[in-house]
Amino acid sequence: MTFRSFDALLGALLLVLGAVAQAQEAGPVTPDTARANFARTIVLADDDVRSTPLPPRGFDEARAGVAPGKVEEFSYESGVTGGRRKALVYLPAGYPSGRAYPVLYLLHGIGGNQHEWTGYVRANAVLDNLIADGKAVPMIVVMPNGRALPDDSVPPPDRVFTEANAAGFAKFERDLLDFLIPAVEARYRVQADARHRALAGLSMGGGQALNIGLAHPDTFAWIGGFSAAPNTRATAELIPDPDALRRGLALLYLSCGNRDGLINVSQRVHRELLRQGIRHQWNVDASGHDRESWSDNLYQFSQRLFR
Ligand code: FER
Repeated sequence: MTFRSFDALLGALLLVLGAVAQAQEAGPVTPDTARANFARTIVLADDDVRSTPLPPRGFDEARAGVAPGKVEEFSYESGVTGGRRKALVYLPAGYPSGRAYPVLYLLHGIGGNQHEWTGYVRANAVLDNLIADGKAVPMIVVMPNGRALPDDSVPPPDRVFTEANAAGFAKFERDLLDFLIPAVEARYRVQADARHRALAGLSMGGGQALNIGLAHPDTFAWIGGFSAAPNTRATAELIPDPDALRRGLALLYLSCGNRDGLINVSQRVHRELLRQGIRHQWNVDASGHDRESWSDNLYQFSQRLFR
């Protein structure tokens, strides 16, 4: 490796130190470790820049004259939790049209539930506008509860950053693959193959999307990790079969805000993907760990899907 300047060398050293600190703190999830993770020093490399055009004003607001999709509740039986689980489903305007639709599975953060994407991020408005403008393929969006526990309600504030809450997010992998996807595909008019299935999420859900998606390229050809949290697996486990990813992925999209203390998680994944020659889009915006980043990156990601 060569360095063009002392600054570049210093930057690289700080990145290494950040990675070491990251590895050291990948222990139990507590309010203190979470606070420390959010407070990490942000070190930006030359390629940690925006790779997408800014969205137009109002892109995430309901627009007069645009036919809204329908957001409905869906429930399914889960062998992981041993009970019935709820998800929200976005059906694009015009559904059903006689043909089958591709499906995006969209995952929320550590303190959210199935309502986070529509309620906080206004995902349905983003998609309504893009689909009306012909900029996104009409798609179904499934927004599950990613906390696969018998009690999957949002914990009180002092129990959000706990092992017990985080454990539900790890258990969700089997819930999604073995129970939710089959139930969705039995109920809705969908194109049931990897080429027409996407998995994305924000923060804790971004970590889940990377963990699950990169391990299952036969199930998902389109993967999006927005502001991925420290639940993102260590790189060796995260990328079990690089060749399968090089062959199978249609799009791997990674994003984070340059004011988000968790950016080191995404930087680590981006660098490892570069090192292994796995094509991906890296988009660093000017946000923190907030809805501005997530609505913007949903806007970018969903336009690229299923093409
Ligand atoms: C952590 C900091 C943040 C962590 C998870 C998060 C698993 C998740 C944040 C979110 O989902 O918004 O240390 O540990």
